[in-house]
Amino acid sequence: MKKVSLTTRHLFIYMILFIYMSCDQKKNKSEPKRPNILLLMSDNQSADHLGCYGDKSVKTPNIDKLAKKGLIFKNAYCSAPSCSPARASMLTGQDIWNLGEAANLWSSFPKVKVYSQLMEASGYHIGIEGKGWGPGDEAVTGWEQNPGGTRYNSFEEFFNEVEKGQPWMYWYSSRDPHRPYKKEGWKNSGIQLDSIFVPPYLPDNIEVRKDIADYYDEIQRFDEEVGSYISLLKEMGELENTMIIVCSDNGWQMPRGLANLYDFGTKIPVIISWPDFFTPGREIEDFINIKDFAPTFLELAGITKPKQMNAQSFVDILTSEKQGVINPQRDHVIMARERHAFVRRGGLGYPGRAIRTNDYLFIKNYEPERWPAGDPPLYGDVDAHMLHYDAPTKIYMLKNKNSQDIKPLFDLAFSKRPEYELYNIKEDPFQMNNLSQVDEYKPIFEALLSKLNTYLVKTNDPRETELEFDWDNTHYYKDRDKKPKPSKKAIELLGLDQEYNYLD
Ligand SMILES: [Ca+2]
Repeated sequence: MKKVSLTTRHLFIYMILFIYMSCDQKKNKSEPKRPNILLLMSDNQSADHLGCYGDKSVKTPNIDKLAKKGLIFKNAYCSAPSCSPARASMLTGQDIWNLGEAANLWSSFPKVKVYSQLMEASGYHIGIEGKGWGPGDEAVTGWEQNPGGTRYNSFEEFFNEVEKGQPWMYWYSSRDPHRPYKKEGWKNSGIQLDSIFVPPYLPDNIEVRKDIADYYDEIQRFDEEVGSYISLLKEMGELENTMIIVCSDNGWQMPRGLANLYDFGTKIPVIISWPDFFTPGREIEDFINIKDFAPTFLELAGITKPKQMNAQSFVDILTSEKQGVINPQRDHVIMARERHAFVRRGGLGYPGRAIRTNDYLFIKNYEPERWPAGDPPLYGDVDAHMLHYDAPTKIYMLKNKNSQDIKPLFDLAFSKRPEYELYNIKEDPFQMNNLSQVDEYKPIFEALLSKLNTYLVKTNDPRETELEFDWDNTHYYKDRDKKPKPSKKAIELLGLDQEYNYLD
């Protein structure tokens, strides 16, 4: 009797063990552990300026190699063409108009949930290096550290604090290719001036080509850094269970780029690689927004998305085996702009909202009587706003604004804009021919306006609802710019008074 009972018990134990082991094996095969995440972000880099995005002049072998082992997002956008709000949106998974002051550059940061804190609370070790969220002042709203995480001087320093088996996330936030560029850096970079593609919204001449070449030189430096982080991961034996992301925060610092809702300010490169779990070598056409990073990271970390985080995870795209369009509902992005630099009298911004589909870009400018690039003669939302560092393309355009060739380009970048702008991307990829007043496009105009407004109302945008927020009067947390002193160059070039400032 006793013998039989023991055998039954043994059988039972073996059965449980067998089930456990087979489940465990299955788990190991089909479900990854919570991944480590290495986010490598450049600053003010447009989507097209990488080898893997088709640029023939800039040399980015490390990023191109990573792209081959991963996914390239061909329709990735920031939520706002400005550092602080784009980064705030990425951390919170929210649209900038729901973030109060953080919709502006040089802002504070709201006390809302960010992926970094949620991941830390769930056991991740979180760190940042470089810029992180900013520029701005997180302390005024009670943040004890950058909302992106604890700051480290190097990945090694960070990694020393990771416990065995602990998942981690590290955000290396480069300051390249933000202006000022290393002067004549291109000369030692192997970049050929005559091979550079100059988009038609900029003048094509030697000064502009040199300026673009200096920008490319900074991208090449970022590419080398990407290479060194990947080598470090290998050395540490962490490459296998790490998802690597290479992206930028917003577009390049050129006229019609940064601080504009055109593609050159909003379209960003996004490359994601984790070859063991994401089918490599895929080009993705679904539209993603930088705010979608937050719910994506949370889903991979097995954390429930907070209610206010309205961005959508794209884990379905990452884990799909297909390329092209994966989720047909991802057929557009909605973006916004509030105040970029402090460059209009009284601290006014240039508010706008935009919807970008595969075929069209539609923009609503809420204050068309204001100057989109900042008040003349400085037009400070473009490049160096008091010309306190070199901005050769802008300076060339200012100097030659009355010449026959340059005037149309100058007007596109610096002059006032109508309330609505509509561009046909297929026919006009550089978004230079506004069709908002063309009869033939009326149905498209109406459809896009309606789609944009519906979303803004649904998400409680103060620009379209009874809610109020005064972005023109929030603090600009950069003291020296509240009473900006024009640079010597601005005084010489534009005949400015030494006491000129934007507060008068
Ligand atoms: Ca930036």
